[in-house]
Amino acid sequence: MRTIYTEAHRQQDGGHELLEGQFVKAHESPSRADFVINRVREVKLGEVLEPQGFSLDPILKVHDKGLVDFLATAWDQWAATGRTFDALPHVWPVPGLGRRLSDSIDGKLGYYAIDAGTPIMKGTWNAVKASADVALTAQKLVATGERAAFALCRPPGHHAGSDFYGGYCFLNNAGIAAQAFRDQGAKRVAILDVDYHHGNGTQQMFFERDDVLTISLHADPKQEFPYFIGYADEIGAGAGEGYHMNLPLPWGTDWARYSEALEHAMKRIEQYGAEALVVSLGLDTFEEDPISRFKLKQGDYPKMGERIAWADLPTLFVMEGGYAVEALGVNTVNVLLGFEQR
Ligand code: Q9C
Ligand code: ZN
Repeated sequence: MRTIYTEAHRQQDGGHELLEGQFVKAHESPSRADFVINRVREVKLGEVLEPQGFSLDPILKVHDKGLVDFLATAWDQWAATGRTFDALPHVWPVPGLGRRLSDSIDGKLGYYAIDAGTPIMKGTWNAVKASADVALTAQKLVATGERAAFALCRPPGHHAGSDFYGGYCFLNNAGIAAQAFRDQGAKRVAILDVDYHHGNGTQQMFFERDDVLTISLHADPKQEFPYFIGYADEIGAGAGEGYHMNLPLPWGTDWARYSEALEHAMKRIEQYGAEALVVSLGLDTFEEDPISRFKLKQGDYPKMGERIAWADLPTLFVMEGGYAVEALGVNTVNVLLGFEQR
């Protein structure tokens, strides 16, 4: 399969993130994409193409203009205060505090962000926009007849919702691509999220819709980020009731347990009658991931790809998380090779 990739991702290069009360070196780093693209080339997965430049229209179909305008201008507002270090929020509008949009950049950061782990710097918007273009370019390949394509997106997207960003994510690349399939005529689209973390942004974006089925397999929010959402009883609302599925799994989950949940998810996707499948492909389920606690092994990833291929759907893989960087290339490409084996 073909891979869409651009060097523009390098412009997102955060120094530090606030992780469990400490400032640590950012886990979501440019080296992640380097390991993946190197592996893609090493195994000759297929051609590697540059993304096209799209307008903001496909982004604005699923994101509020307020968020998009904020992301595009946040660094300039921050830098105008004289600060030369990365922009992070430090106060949030919990219920009871109010949620007025302040003129202050610090107020705006807290308004739109869900955490203090997602730094904004000078190049953030360029990288974020390019990442969405990567997803849209790969989507176009699949929509025009390719069996599958790999969008090597960075930064990732599944924690970003219609009007918020965080969890290393700014725009929801998978959600933007799913919407593009709909706008190009697909009646039903499914998003399968296999990142270790709950795909809260994707859930929020499509929660009241029945035209995009969303399913997330993830660490139980009772134990893991994003803590406030991702529980099994969240099944969609209104027209979307029954069209969202959360499959929370405990710390320590290995392939035996994971594959049962994946089977359940794939059966639902097959029954739904999707015309296209978008996979939010996070590899932080790996046993050596530094911020995660599942126990999947290198050899489990081809099996994951193979099971996804059985659905026999036009499939777009969109890169999400995975922080065991030296193994990230092998693990990611293992899923894609497993898929192609079918
Ligand atoms: N122990 C993605 O994988 N910090 N984002 C969690 C909890 C945020 C991960 C800390 C992790 C976000 C795309
Ligand atoms: Zn993740």
